[in-house]
Amino acid sequence: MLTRDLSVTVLGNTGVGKSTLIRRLKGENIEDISPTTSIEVHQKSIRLKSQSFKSAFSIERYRSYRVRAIDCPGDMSLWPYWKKALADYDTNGIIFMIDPTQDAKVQIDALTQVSNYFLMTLDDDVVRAERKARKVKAIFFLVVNKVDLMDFSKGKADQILRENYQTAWNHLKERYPNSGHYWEAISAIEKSEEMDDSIDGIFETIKREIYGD
Ligand SMILES: Nc1nc2c(ncn2[C@@H]2O[C@H](COP(=O)(O)OP(=O)(O)OP(=O)(O)O)[C@@H](O)[C@H]2O)c(=O)[nH]1
Ligand SMILES: [Mg+2]
Repeated sequence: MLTRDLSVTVLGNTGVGKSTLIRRLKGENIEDISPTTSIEVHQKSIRLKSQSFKSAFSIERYRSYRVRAIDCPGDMSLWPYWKKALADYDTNGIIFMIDPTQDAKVQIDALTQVSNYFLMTLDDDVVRAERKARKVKAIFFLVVNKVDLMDFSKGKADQILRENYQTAWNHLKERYPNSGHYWEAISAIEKSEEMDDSIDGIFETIKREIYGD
């Protein structure tokens, strides 16, 4: 069976856990990660659940995907790299990571910047870009990380999103109404089957939007 390609760009403020998530996806050691200082391209083949295979043999319910994950530096002074990453690498999905223990304001600014940088990749002319934005089929995946540090994990993450990120999130939905908008709460360092499923679920959702199954 042919391997399909899936490319994601991981963005978010410094220290939110972008590199940790990518290393985990690659099955690499997640200890002693230093801040990312430039654009890094990672490749990994993974197997994801497929909805369309109805066979009773569970092995056929999976399909292989070659995932290309673009890791970017999160320090504010390096956000211009995000523009370059979005312009240089076609992306199926933008994973925007949030650390609920960090200041929300800088992260809201970061999310707004992602929206603006992505817009700039559509057209040099801002009016034309806004028009194209209404039609473009991209995927914006908000990932609240570090739920291991929170009291009620997913419920608490939902509350934080509604209280702090709703306005910026709604702007994104209004600007890109034809795109997919999702969110998930995870802990990139938590080793459990349940967490493996949540993390796989992010990539399964993105591939389903792209490939339809
Ligand atoms: N408690 C907890 N810590 C985490 C989690 N994910 C990442 N971290 C820690 O957060 C710190 C920063 O993680 P990184 O993956 O380097 O963050 P980054 O977003 O890549 O940071 P930059 O490269 O500077 O943009 C590290 O010490 C991680 O171990 C998590 O789910 N829970
Ligand atoms: Mg990093």
